[in-house]
Amino acid sequence: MIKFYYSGAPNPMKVALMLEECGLPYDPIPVDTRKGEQHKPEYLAINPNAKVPAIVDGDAIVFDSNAILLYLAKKTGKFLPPKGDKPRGELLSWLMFVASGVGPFSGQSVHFRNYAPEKIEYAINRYMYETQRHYGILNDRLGKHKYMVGDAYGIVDMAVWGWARLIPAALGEKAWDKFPNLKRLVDEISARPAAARANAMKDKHKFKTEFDDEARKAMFKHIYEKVA
Ligand SMILES: N[C@@H](CCC(=O)N[C@@H](CS)C(=O)NCC(=O)O)C(=O)O
Repeated sequence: MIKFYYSGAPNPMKVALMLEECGLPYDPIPVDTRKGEQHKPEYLAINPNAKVPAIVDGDAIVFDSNAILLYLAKKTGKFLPPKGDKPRGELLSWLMFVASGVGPFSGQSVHFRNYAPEKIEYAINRYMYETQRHYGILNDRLGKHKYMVGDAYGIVDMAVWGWARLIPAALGEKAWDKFPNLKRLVDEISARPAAARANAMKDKHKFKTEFDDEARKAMFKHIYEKVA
């Protein structure tokens, strides 16, 4: 059975959604990042990057959420566009766009808005600007297409859902008004039974909620280690 190392954060939740959509049996193993469990040697042997999610499937170890989505899609033959260079090009481009742009910029926007010990206007504006720009690109795409790639719901939509559900945390409460097409997709996915099952799976485990010194030491190591 697939072992799924997770928390309730955006990147693991994309994978929880895909596992539920595929109906694959899996063993969910919570990694409480606010308690520092991502740094335990046994977890680092699975994901040397000390982040969730990761999966272990027999002798295959896969980390990084979008790599896992692609792995599971190839394994099951589900939620992929039809064969052909054109759809494959679109799939890879949009999957990497979410992995290298939407996720990191959203994460930094949430960080500088909500968690950084100082309010740095330059950093907040830079990351909010880039996050908004990325969501604008997704919104335009979804103005022309029902789903991100091809005519059917697939892994890029799941990758988008993981982050876009949390747009207000990255861009403020009113931000949804700017992205009606994206909101349509997020609402449609959130209403799917697999999304409800993924959320219920996450809610079964009591992850630490306080953001205290233990959490800061586990997740914001840069506060304690000067590089420059
Ligand atoms: N590129 C990785 C990023 C994973 C990532 O940043 N995970 C976050 C949760 S969304 C995490 O584990 N944070 C804990 C930490 O930074 O210590 C992916 O897509 O899986």
